[in-house]
Amino acid sequence: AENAESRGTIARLSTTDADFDTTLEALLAWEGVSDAQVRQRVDEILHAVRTRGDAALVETSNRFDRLSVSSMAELTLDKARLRQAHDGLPAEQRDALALAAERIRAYHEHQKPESWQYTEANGTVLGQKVTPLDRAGIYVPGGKAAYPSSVLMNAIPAHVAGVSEIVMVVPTPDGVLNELVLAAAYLAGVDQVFTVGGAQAVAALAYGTESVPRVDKIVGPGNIYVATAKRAVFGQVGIDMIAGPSEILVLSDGGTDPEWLAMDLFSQAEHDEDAQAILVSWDADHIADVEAAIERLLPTMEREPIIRASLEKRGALIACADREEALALANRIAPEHLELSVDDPESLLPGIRHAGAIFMGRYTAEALGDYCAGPNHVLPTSGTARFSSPLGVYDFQKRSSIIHCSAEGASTLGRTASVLARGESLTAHARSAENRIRKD
Ligand code: HSO
Ligand code: ZN
Repeated sequence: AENAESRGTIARLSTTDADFDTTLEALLAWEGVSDAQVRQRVDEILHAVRTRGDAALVETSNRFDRLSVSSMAELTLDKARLRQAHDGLPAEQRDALALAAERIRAYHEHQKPESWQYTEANGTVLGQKVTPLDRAGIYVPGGKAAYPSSVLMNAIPAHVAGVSEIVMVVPTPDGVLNELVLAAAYLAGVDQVFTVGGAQAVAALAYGTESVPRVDKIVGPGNIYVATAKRAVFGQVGIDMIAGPSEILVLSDGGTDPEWLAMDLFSQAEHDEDAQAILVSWDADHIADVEAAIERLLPTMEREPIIRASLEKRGALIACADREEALALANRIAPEHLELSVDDPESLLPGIRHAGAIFMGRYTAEALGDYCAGPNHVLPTSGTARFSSPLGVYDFQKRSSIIHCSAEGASTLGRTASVLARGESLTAHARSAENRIRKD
C-alpha cells in the first residue's frame, strides 16, 4: 500500500501517513529462513564429521568446494604461511591492515573486565574471577563475502581476552586462497587455519577431528548452512549471535551534504540485497535533496544492482516532525548502525537507548567504523540491539564465582541455609550446612 504512484528507487514516507506504522513494520520485518530441508542436510553433515572426522571433512570439502585433496594436511595452513601472506602484500595494504589492527586492539584493551572480590565483616570473602576461553574458532566466509576486516574484528577481541588458541576456518572454493584474509589472520593472532567451510567446518570446530582441535566457542558470519549448523551445535560449544543483513539508520538535521548521506546509505546497501538503509529527517526539503542525490549517484556505483535492490526492497526516507520523533523512531528500529548526522550529536545521545553502534556527527561515516576506528563491526542486527551488544572481549571470557567463608561466616550462613534446605526437604543440604554451625 506504500505510495505506489511513481515512486523512485527508495520509498518516501512520513510519520503522518495514515499507514505509516504498518508500512514501517513491513520494512523492518526480517526472517532468517532455515527450512526443514536445509536442517536435514546440515544434520547429515554434522553427523558425518562427528563420526568419521577428517575423512568426512576431506570428502565434503572436495565435494562442496570442488577440490581434490586426500588429507587434512593439504587443508591446513600454519603461522609461517600466514606470515608469508602478510609479507607478500603491497606495502599500502599491509600498512592499512596493521593500522586497523592496532586501533582495534587498543579499543578492545579498554573492554577487559577485572576480577573482583570483597570481604565481609566476619572475614568471608566473595568475588568473581574472569577467565578467557581456552580455544576459540573463527568462521570466515569464502568467496565474495570474505572480508579481511571481519577477520580482525572477530579474532582481535579473542586475542585481547587472552584466549590461548585461536583457530580459523575459511572455505577455498576451487582452491583459491584470499591472501588478504590470511594476512589479517596473521596480524590478529590466529594460530592455525583450516581451509574448510560450511556446516562441515562448524562440525569440526564443535566436535573436533583428528586434525582440527575442538573449540569452546565458534564466532563469525556465514551463509544459511553455517548459521543452521551453529544453531545445531550450540550447547556443545558457545556461539556468537546469528547476524541478519546489515542495517544503517541516519538521523539528519538537514545540514549534511546530501551526496555524503546518499553514499552513507549506499555503503550499507551494497553489502546485500536484503540490507537496510533508512534516513530520518525533520527537514522535508533536505529529504528531497537526498533523494535526488541517490538517483544521481546510483548509476555511477559499481554495485548498482545490489544497492538498487536493497533500497527498493527495504530502504526508506522518512520525514518526521522534530528531533524527539526522530529519536523515538531510532529506538523503535534499534538499528545495527545509527549515524547522528547533526550539529550537536551529544544532545541526542542521552535519548538513544537501542543501537549497535552510534556514529556521532557529520564526519563520522559508518565506513570508518567498519574498518579502522577501533570499535567492533560485528553488531546486533534486526532490532536485537534491544537486548544485545557488539562482539567484544567479554564474548571470549567467562566468570567464576568465588566464595570463601570464614568459620564465623559459615556458622552464620549455616543457620539460614539450614532453614531454607529443610523448607525444600533436602536433608543432606541442611545437615551439611548445620555441620558448620558453631556449637559453643
Ligand atoms: N558493515 C559490515 C561490516 C563490513 N563492512 C565489513 C565492510 N566490510 C557489518 O555490518
Ligand atoms: Zn560495511
